[in-house]
Amino acid sequence: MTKMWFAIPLWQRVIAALILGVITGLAWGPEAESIKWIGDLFIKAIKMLVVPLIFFSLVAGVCAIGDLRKLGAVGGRSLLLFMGTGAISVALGLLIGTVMRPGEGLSIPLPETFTPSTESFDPTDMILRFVPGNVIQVMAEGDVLPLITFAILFGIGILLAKEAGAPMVKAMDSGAIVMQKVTLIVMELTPFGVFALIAWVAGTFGTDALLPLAKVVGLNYFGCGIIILVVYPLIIKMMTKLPIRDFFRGIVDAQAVSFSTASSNATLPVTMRCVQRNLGVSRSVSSFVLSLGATINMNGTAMYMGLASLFGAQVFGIDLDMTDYILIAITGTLGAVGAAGVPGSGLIMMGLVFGVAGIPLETIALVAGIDRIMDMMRTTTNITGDATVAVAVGHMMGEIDVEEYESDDDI
Ligand code: DAS
Repeated sequence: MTKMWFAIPLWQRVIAALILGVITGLAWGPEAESIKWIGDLFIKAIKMLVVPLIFFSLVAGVCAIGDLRKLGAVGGRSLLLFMGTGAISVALGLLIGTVMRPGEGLSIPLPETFTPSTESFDPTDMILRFVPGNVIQVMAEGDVLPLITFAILFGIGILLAKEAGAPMVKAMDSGAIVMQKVTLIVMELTPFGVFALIAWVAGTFGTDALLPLAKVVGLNYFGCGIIILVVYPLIIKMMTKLPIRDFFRGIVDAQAVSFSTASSNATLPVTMRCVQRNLGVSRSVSSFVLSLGATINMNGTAMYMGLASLFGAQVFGIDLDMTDYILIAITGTLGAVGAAGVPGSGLIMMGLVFGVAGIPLETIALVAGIDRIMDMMRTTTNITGDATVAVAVGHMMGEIDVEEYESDDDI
C-alpha cells in the first residue's frame, strides 16, 4: 500500500487532496474546522524549515555565485524584474477595478469618524526594516526581511575571507543540502495538510457566504490569472528557451502548496525544490533569487492592492483622482515588498495603501472575511513570479540546464 502511495507523483496526490478537501468541506460544513489542526500542523512543520532554509540557502547561494561582481549581476537583474512585474501588477489591479467596478451595488455611507488621512508612506521605515538589530531575534521571530540582509552580508564576508572562509563555504553548502532533504521529508505531509486546509476553507465559507463578494473574489482570480498566464509566460518566452508548458509542469507542486497554505514563506522549500530539480536552475541562483523573492516579490498582492483600493473607493462613494492612482501604484508596489510571506499579510498591507490613498479602513473589514480565499490565489501568483524571475535570471547568467526533468525522486 505504501509502495503504491509513493509511486504516485506528489503533485498528483496534492491535487487529489485539494479536490477531496473541497468536496469534504462543502459536505461537512463549519464542522470541518475540527480537522484544521492537521493543516496547521503541516504549516508549522514547513515554517520550521523557513529560517534555516533561507539562511543556509542564501549564504550557500552567495558563496556559489563566487564573486562579488557576479553577485551584483544576479541581484541587480532580480530586483529589476521584481520591481517591473510589481508595478505592472498594481497597474493591472487599478485598471480592472476601474473598468469592472466591483464596489458598485454595495454602497455604505462614509463612517462619521472617517477623515481623509494625509498619512504619507515613509520609505525610510522600509529601509530600516531591512537591517536586523539582533540576528538571533530576527531568526527567532522568523522576520525574514532583515534575515536576508544578514545572510547576504554573511555570504559576502565569506567571499572576502578567501581561504579563511573555505570551511564555512563547505558548512553552508552541506547545511543547504541537509535542509533540502529535511524539506523532502516534510513535503510528504503535503497531501494531508492540503486536504485539511481546503476542507476547512470550503466548510467555513461554503458557497452562499461568498455570493455578495463573489465579484471581488472573481476579479482577484481574474487579475492573478492574467499575471500567471500572460505576464509570466511573456517573460519566460522573451528571456529563456524554456517551453511554457514545461515551466508550469515544473512548478505545479509549489503552486498547489502555495494555494493551500496561502504562505510564500511556507512554500519556499517546495518552490526551491521545483525550480532546482524540475527547471534546472543552479542552486546558487535559485537559492538567492527565491529566498529574496519569497519576501519582496509579491505580484499577486500588488495587483490586489490596486483592485481592493478601487473596491473600497466605490463602496464608500469616493472619487479617486490621478494623484490617488499614482499614490496607490507606488504604495501598492512598495507595500507588496514589505508584506511578509505569511497568510493574510496582504490584508494588513492594505491598511498602509488605504491610509495613503484616503480610503476608509473599514473596507478591510468588508473583505477580511473572504481574504483567505483570495490570498490563496495571490500567494500562488507570488511564488509563480519568484520561479519566473529565478528561471529568467538563471538563463541570463547561463546557469540553467533544462535537459530533462529529474523524476520525483526519493528522499
Ligand atoms: N499570503 C501572502 C504570501 O504569503 C500574500 C498576501 O497575503 O497577499 O505571499
